[in-house]
Amino acid sequence: MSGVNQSQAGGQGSKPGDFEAVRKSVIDLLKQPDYDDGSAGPVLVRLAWHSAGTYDVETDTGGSNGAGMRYEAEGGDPANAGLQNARLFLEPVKRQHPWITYSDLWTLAGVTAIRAMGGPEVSWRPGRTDYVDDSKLPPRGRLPDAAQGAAHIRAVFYRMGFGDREIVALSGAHNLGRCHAGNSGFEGKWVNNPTRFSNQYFRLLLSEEWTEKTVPESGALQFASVDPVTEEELMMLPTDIALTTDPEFAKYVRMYAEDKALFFEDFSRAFAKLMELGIRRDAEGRVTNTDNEKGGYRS
Ligand code: ZEM
Repeated sequence: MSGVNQSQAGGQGSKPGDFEAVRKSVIDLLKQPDYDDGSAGPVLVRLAWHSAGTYDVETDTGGSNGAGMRYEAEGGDPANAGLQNARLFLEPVKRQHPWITYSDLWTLAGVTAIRAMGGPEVSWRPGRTDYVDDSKLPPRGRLPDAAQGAAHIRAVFYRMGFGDREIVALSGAHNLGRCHAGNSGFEGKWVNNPTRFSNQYFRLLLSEEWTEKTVPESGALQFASVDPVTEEELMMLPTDIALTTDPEFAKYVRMYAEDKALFFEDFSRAFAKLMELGIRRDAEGRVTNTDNEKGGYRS
């Protein structure tokens, strides 16, 4: 078919560096009537978080740079089960904007989805590369285990460089999406409207009576409550409940339950920090990690 150029055929070709065009393409794919609660948004947020949440301050390994989840060593970590859906949702966007790196695309898709679902604007900067340094591959087991308690949560997030207040703020992402027994062993959603970002998760943590429940498909232990308005069953993970039983965490849960604007502000700052873990920049904001010289997009 002569005469059909790429941009006409794809409809949305873009110039290298046009991140606004990428954001638009991400927004266009969010509506997915046949998937979960009708949106790709929550799983995109989880992809961004898991791509970055492997970071270890001490050894400077892990983090979003490199998009290592494309490969079995990281992508096949049981903690990342289900995130292949998020990566598949983004493949057409990568085809429309082939100049963007996967590591920039995954993080940008996460912050775009948060905003599109009614959450705060999260500042985001480009420049990540897709070069994977095998000597810096994060070992499996760095992401949090939902069956554990406050000490484990602190160990994992302190390793990334976060403090207690940031931990609770970030946990507010469980306003979004759901658990799938086939992915994690846990089942159900935290809030009624899991595609709308709010502080409802914190309010439910405090207002509901959460009772232990075993998930029939997996034997996993989680917490359940019936929403008084919709009479739907909602869930909490053991790690979610730990935020209310640990006195220091509980302080922030109460704060965010009472003040949505404060939650949005803190979440936005903490999520931006998460997306930047392991990325070093010069005064102009250009990424200076040595890996960068070995490939990937440079603005
Ligand atoms: Zn989650 N998360 N998470 N999380 N998470 C799940 C789903 C989602 C933990 C966890 O084990 C799980 C953060 C922190 C922690 C999201 C965002 C963020 C699921 C369900 C589990 C088991 C997966 C499944 O079955 O498909 C634990 C233990 C955490 C800390 C202690 C942080 C921080 C997040 C972002 C800032 C999101 C959006 C989902 C929903 C995904 C979806 O597919 O709907």
